[in-house]
Amino acid sequence: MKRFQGNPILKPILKHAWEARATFNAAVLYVGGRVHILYRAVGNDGISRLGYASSLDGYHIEERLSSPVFEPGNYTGKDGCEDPRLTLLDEQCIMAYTALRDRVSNAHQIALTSIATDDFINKRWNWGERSIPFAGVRNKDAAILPRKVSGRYVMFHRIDPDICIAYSDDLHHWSDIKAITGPMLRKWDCLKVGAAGPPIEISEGWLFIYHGVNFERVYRLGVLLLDKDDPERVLYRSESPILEPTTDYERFGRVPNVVFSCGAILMDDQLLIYYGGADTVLCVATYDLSELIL
Ligand code: BMA
Repeated sequence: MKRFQGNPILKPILKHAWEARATFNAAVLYVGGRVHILYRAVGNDGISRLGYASSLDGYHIEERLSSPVFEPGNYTGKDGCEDPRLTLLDEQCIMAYTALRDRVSNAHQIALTSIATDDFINKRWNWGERSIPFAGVRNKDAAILPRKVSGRYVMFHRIDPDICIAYSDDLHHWSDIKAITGPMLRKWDCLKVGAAGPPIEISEGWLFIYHGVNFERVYRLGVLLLDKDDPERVLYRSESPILEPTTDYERFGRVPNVVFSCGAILMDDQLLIYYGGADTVLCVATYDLSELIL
């Protein structure tokens, strides 16, 4: 992958208390010729909220709002909303995120909400109701497939240590939960794996970027290819990571040796992967799609 020379593209802003410590792991949407970036921000109070920035070319930030656009609710995570993933489906923009209920015990679960696409791109933050798909189950890394399969919504999520799938008719009741892949023995992702952003449709299937963690707790990114009509079927898995922490902004920060992604976009045949470096800053790296699928 090619890292953008101007990385990091977003850094914390000290004079904004809500985003003074970290601005990283971001959901991205490419709509109306603009890349919309919804990033996780950690404030001086240690709480995660979501901020908004946008870019025309995907690399240079032209706009960044000075207040958060999504904040923790009560039951759905009073101690933080982390790692958003956005999916466009049926004129709405569905957001999956990690809701932290209690920082001390690290009680977290996944949560869902949505917003009309038109509201989102025009920055009217009319978020809908928030729901908890699996109350009481510790899981993370949820992302909704941008297309229904046999009339049902499809969600990927991570119940430690596997990437799991689940299906729903209405985004509220989820069933048929099963693991679709797990850590690889003695490899770079031997401890646990989780979805990066929602899969991206390409001619060969669903391109699914994921993160893998090893026993030294180094976070790297790898890639899977899923069957277009049956996204439970893994057709390909990269033996080696496609991105690993090597630069200073990936090795040193609040959590060292982390590259962690919550979203990517396709611009012409370039895949732009947005990722957090060391849980502190937001970066972008690109891949020529023709090189990725060999
Ligand atoms: C995961 C999430 C991410 C974070 C990663 C590395 O569990 O909390 O937000 O980037 O750990 O610390």
